[in-house]
Amino acid sequence: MAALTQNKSILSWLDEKVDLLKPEKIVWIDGSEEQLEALRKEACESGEILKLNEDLLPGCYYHRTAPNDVARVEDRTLICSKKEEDAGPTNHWMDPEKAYKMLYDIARDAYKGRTMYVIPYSMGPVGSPLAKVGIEITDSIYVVLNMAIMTRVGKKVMDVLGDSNDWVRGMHCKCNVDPENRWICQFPEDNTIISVNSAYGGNVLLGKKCFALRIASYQGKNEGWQAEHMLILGIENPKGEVKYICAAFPSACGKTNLAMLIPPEGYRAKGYKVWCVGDDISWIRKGEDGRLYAINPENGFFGVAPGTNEKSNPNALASTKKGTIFTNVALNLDNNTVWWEGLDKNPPVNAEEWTGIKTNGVEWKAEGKNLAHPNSRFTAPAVNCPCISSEFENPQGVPISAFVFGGRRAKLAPLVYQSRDWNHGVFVGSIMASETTAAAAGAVGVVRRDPMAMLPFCGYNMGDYWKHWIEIGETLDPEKAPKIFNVNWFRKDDEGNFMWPGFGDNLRVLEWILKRCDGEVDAQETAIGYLPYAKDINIEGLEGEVSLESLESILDVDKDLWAKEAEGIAEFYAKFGDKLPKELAAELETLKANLK
Ligand code: OXD
Ligand code: MN
Repeated sequence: MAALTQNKSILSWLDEKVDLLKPEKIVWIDGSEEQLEALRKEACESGEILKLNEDLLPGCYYHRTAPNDVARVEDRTLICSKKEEDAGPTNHWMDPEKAYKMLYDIARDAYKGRTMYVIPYSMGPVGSPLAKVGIEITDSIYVVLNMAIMTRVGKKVMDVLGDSNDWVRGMHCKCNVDPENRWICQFPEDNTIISVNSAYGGNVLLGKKCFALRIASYQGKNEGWQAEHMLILGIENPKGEVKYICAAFPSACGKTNLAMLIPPEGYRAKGYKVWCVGDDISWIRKGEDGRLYAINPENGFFGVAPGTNEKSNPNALASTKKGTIFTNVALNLDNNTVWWEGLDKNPPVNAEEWTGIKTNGVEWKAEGKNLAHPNSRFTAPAVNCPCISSEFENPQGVPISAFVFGGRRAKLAPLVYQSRDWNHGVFVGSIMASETTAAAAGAVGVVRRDPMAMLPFCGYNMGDYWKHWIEIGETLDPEKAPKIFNVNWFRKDDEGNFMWPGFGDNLRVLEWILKRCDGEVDAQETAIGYLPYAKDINIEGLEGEVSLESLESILDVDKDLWAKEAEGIAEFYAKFGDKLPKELAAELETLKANLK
């Protein structure tokens, strides 16, 4: 098949990879529906995917990964910079020369008898000044079909790239999905990603975490912009004005739910609307007017299925009703549709659970077993989302009013607080911590530090990354810089009950945040930053769920707990040695002094 480009840097890279991998055939993904449809047919014939009920789920497919390959593998995710110091204490590092040799030895001849698919893709609207191009080669049609949802693929991408060498090289080999030889390697200095022995989305859709966060964060540092693990949402007030917020949460803290939030009844009646620009990643750059602008580099949602339902996230659910690929959920054999925990109260009786065991779903659940894997996913086109923003395709992005950080903290962090200024905001992001979830392999429920929700996604030394944040702040007029906040939807009372209803009601907190941005509401200065007066958070319509007193207790700052926290922060910061920006060390000292 003829190449879709004459770009020499691409063609010579591909020649090398063909020599290494020995594919039987090469297929360029041109982005046409005909080609994608032919690939879907082929993958159905081979059993790689299964066509779901065309009437109920038009254009939807089902896929299972190997049971040992269901999540990102952080201990096998490497940053391969020349100097170990440049990967920093929070990344796993390998010398690039050693890593290339190891990976090429694993991958040699991996495509023998197979097809090499060459996927040209754009992260961000094609041709946008904030977008970037990648090429992923893969031997998996599943990867091609997912990339065609999650990114913009095809010839048009090669056309905008032209002869430029500014593109990210991505090589994926499914191999035997051998967990002992599974590696997800980023070479930030070479714009290169190599992923072997996995077929799980987060490890193999190379545009997502590998490029749009790990490689892009490093590019952003060098080029004066930011790649962040942040959703982007727009809040439209009754006057029709829309303000945008970027928010970072560790995996599975309800980020997709917040990105597609449905305003509470009373707000809807007044005319409030929420628009989703992105649910996972933001690329952010200063615009000509001096404000920060963000695009969502992705084109779809790779969302966690369990827990998604009509109540928690009707917009996400609606997004999965056509053109979606489901991975590791359960199959309802009666009507050839899908099911997952939390979808509804009726598990299918005649079912296959996620590994393919035929079962009576009701009995299966009665035994306490899951039908869908806890990290099962949907890959859904963003255009399906009923609340997708009209600015989703805007090549200039949207202006950001606020950055919001958050995590799961049962006791410590109040419902919301605002940083005193930009550097304090960077501090607030840097001290984020949360309980782990099923999105990454490893223990669930352990508290871990996750600065800016970037711990597994920062492609370079986290100390340098914080410095980059501080330097970005120095270029901004404080009047125009986004204000920085922290939220915690997960505070629990002494009986272990959540104290805040979450979901759509989170808009009540976002409303306070936007009022602060506009200087419309006062706040109380505390040891950790500005907190709302309870009366300023609108709880109208929450009767029976949240009282003014309980709101006051979600807003309290326990100085003893925070003093302990400060010790934990100091311990964490110590890992960074002289890479810790002095501004953050000073913020920690201020916090300690404030707590005395
Ligand atoms: C994800 C994540 O988005 O783990 O999949 O953060
Ligand atoms: Mn994510």
